[in-house]
Amino acid sequence: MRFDRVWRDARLATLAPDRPGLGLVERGAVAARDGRIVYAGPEAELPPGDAAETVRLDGRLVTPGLIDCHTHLVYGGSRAREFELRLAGASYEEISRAGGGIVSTVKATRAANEDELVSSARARLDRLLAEGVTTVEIKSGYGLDAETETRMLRAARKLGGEAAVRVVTTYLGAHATPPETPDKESYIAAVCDLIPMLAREKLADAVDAFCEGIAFSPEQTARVFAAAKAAGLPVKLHADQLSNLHGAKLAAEHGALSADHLEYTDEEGAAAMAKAGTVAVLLPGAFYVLRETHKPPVEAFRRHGTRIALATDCNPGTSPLTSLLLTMNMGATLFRLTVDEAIAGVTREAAHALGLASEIGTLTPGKDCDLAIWDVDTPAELVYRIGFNPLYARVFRGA
Ligand code: DI6
Ligand code: FE
Repeated sequence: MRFDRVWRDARLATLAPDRPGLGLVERGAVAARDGRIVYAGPEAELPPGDAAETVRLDGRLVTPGLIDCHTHLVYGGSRAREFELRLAGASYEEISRAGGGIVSTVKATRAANEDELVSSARARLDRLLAEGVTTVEIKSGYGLDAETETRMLRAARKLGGEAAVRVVTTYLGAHATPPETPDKESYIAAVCDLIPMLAREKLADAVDAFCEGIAFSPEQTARVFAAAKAAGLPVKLHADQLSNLHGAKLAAEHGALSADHLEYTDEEGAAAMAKAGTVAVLLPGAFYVLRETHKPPVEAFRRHGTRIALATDCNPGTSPLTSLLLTMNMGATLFRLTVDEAIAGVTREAAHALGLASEIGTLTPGKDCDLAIWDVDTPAELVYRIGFNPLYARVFRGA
């Protein structure tokens, strides 16, 4: 067999679903050809062949490239001042009702051109890549008009074209009501109207909504989902973050790829998600920043076999977080995820949350050869340490 590149003398966390835990292989090897994995397993069983390049890893740990499956990386302006107001006692909901919050970012995003959006987002993206991220999802949702939402999605696509990273885009028109259309019903109609064009132009890979008292009702969310379905796009949902509107169940009923946040999700929601294969994307950064105390029902997810992923939710208001390593630590410390759950949550399970499980997320022949190579002795170190980046190398599509 011919290989473009072979990595030898590695410890592999394959995340292969047919192996227990992280699917660890001591003394492993990975071989790539044409950007894809052709072998990942014990070095002793590597098929004989010629490799254009051989890399010796001296026992370093290799995981699938990390996947940040929920971000709002593209936006204009800053919300540092709002952070100060919150420190002085204002709540997130109070700030939001007083025209701050999401709407202040909308103003700044509308004022930014595409290049400005790309360059401010690139600085954040670079932080993620420096920690071994090879796939990132980016949502719109700070434009709230057709022109700016489209510009945000173009900026996200451009970021994907520029760097060695796979960018998956999500249209989140139903994030908040724009100041000029406070009537939610008419705004939702406009959100639905934009979806066919975004699908046609391949600007959005999925459609998301924020189902919450301060955002949109389950009925309005269902209308957005119906429009997405008609356009052939999968859906996701910001669900049950601040209260239980049964968003998790709604997402599951619509076959959503994921339901995200889920602090207030109940047992029934967890069960419905498991049955539908809807991934629970937990966002401990927002939980931490909002100083929430109501935790997502991790025990219920385990009981029902709901898939659990972790993401940064990088956004200027509730999660100014550009570290997936810290996110893993928070998932473990705040939500009591195990080390295996935290690592699977930013690899295999995050791939499911993006509908990309057949292409990325595990070290399995046939998948894209996206690797993160770490200078650590045990996988637990990736989750345990805080403010420490042991990335040794990052491989995107075999290079
Ligand atoms: N939930 C969140 O935590 C963010 N969006 C959402 O739907 C907050 C967005 C912001 O405050 O800018
Ligand atoms: Fe979010």
